[in-house]
Amino acid sequence: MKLLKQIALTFRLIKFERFLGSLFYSFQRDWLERQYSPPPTPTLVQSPGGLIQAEARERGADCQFERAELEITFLTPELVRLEWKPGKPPLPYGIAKQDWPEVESHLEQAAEGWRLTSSHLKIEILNDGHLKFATPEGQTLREELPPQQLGEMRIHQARLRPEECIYGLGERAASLDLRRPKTEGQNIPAYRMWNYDAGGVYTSGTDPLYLCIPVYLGLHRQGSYLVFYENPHPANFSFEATATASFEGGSLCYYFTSGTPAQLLERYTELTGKPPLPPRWAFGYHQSRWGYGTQAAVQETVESFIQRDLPISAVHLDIDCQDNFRAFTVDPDRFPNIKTLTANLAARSIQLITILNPGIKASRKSKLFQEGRMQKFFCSDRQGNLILGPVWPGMSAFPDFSNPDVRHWWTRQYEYLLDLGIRGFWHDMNEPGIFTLWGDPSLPPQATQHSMEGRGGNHQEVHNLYGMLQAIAAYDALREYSPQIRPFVISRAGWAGLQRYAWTWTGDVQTSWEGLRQTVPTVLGMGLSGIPYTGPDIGGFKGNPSPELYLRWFQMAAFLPFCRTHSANNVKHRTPWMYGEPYLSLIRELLRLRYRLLPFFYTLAWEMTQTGHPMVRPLFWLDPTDVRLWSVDDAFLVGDALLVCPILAEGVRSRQVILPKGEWYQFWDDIPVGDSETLTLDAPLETIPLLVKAGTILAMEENQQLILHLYPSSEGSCMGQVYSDAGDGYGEWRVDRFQLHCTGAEMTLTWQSEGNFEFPYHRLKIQFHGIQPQQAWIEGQDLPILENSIECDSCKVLFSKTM
Ligand code: NBV
Repeated sequence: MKLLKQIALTFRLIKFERFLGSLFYSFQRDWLERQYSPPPTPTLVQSPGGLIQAEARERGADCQFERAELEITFLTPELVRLEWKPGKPPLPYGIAKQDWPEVESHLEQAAEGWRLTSSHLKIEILNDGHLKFATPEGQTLREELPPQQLGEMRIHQARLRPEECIYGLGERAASLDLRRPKTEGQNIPAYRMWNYDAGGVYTSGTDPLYLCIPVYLGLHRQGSYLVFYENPHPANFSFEATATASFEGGSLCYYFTSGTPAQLLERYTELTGKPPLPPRWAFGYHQSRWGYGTQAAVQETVESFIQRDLPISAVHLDIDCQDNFRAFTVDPDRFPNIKTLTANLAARSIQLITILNPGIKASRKSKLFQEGRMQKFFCSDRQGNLILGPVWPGMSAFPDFSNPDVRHWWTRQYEYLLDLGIRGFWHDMNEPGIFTLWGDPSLPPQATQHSMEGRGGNHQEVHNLYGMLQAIAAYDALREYSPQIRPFVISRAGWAGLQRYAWTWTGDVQTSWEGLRQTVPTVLGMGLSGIPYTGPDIGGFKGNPSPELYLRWFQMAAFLPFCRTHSANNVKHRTPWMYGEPYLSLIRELLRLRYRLLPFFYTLAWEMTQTGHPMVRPLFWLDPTDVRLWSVDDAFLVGDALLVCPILAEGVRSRQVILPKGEWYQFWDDIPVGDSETLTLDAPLETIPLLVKAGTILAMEENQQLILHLYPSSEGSCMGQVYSDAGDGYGEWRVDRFQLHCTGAEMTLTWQSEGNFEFPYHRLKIQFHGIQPQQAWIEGQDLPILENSIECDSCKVLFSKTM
């Protein structure tokens, strides 16, 4: 029944021409897999056996067990790498940093084994292979069971505490806490590590999705920790009484660190790479659709935005802009003059982004295919036969991105599109996704051979890396051919480290209230997995949202890093004006707010390049000891300053939020709220409940004016910083730091600047919230207070006075 359903769905999706290809391919894949099937998994589980000896070495220790070896290496006092041998060592695709400063560690014999310590961590290595990770004070954070080996399979378990929450694993359509079933009473779900194209639509509970990462964060009453398995092989994860990770190959090589969630993300992204600063326009609004069809339609859409006074920063073209769906082409009939289009858009500061799929049509007429085939750049089986699979252009070959020469070759192909004025690339179907009628919609895992930088490997090992390796090629292309601008790449699939090269989006999420609700934990979970730049198709991918659903979706996405409307080809053209009034005006106001908030978003992005903290954070980020916040996944923070409470169900006009401790202001009316209450907030159709943390200086801009919104705490202090630069490129920058202090009845705002970029605003406005200053002056000169705000020219230190 399930199979019939899948066949019917695929048929509807891909039409008859491709149907036959899929039928053929599905048989071929199964046949190939049978040829190359690995030997049956032995039934005897092997454990490390007893600990024979432990030896200290520079930054760690080597532990010899009867049947295994454990290598422990401190990269920093807080971050440790563990590798159980034997096992095929990983290629360091996920790792950004290889040279670490020296770390002192100390090995000593203990009652039941050995103890290895750094200044921050204590690791007990028990005689049977159990490991305990503790703080120097002896607080145990994690207890691992001896690993198990079953043929190629590596099984790793750790005890979980009853209250422990688990977050991460990349992109998941699950609860934020991965131990919590979506519906109460259901079993705790299991999670698969295998980048997967859900085939046109997914909703809560679909697993896996496109971007799996074997990293998770554990939070319990004793603290929090992070574990990252440097193993891209397929795996299953479950989190019941134990956290179990079963890898179908590779070695058990992993990293452990403990600390607050913020510290965990700092260390994880020090290891796997901080996200680079994107161009500033990327935080504006993106309009996309599968099915613009013609250049005129794109131009017309842009005109409509301008006529309706709707801000827009980018338009995305889907596969319908290509010549028969071929990569690196633009259909010359339907897009006869794309250079004119990109120039017109650029004149209005709008960027054109085009889609790109990895499959190259296997055709004698295709130069790219011929070139790739001659140089053996495509994936093949062990006999060297090309593996062709049906995708949009027809039977296609798949570049082996694990070969550095292939990446260079692929990098060169972008030059043509860049010359047309295309500003960024949107990688789709790069799990890679292939049309199949049954079974896994990708390359045969055992049969497909890859270079793996020359050392060899099969698709089983490369599959989860494939999308990221393609993103490397695109990123390099942009750096090489357009060195004066910052790369903008979006990738549907990826692995640990993707953040160094690309943004992502949450794929083909269902057009439904459930799809909207799912977006919050999905985006939060990705941020906790080091993937910060993401957002959904506003309104969902497939289907026509009701006006209310589209508006509520827009209200939420206005606060996510990637704010883009996108939809499938068989739905109505989805734009902010499709539902008329009042929706158009409400969306216009939202977009204006988003653009006014750009200094805030851009500063957060810059902070992220330094810290790796995601822009969008779960509520427990502010106070990981507050158990009430651990499972909240219907609200999120933007930075530490904004608490966004989206409306996630039809007809709802108010909602509750569990407030993190501290003082807050309601954004829309400045009403102060707190302290650590469950709050009910009004949510008429036109507003999304939004709170600002007291102590914040929220930076906004309007008409060349920087507007600092001061939300002082009850002691009268607040602070904030603003990062500015040219918005693109690699030139000068500046950071302006503002701080409000209170001394008696007087408040002083100080301003300190760093960097050489000229202050980009004509004027500065200070808008007070929650206080009413009676008099204000700057360098002895009185300043008028109008509507609870003051204005001044930019480059001075300010003094103001409260009542
Ligand atoms: O290129 C067409 C779509 C695209 O619009 C969507 O965003 C991707 O997630 N693409 C998937 C391929 C077809 C899916 C049915």
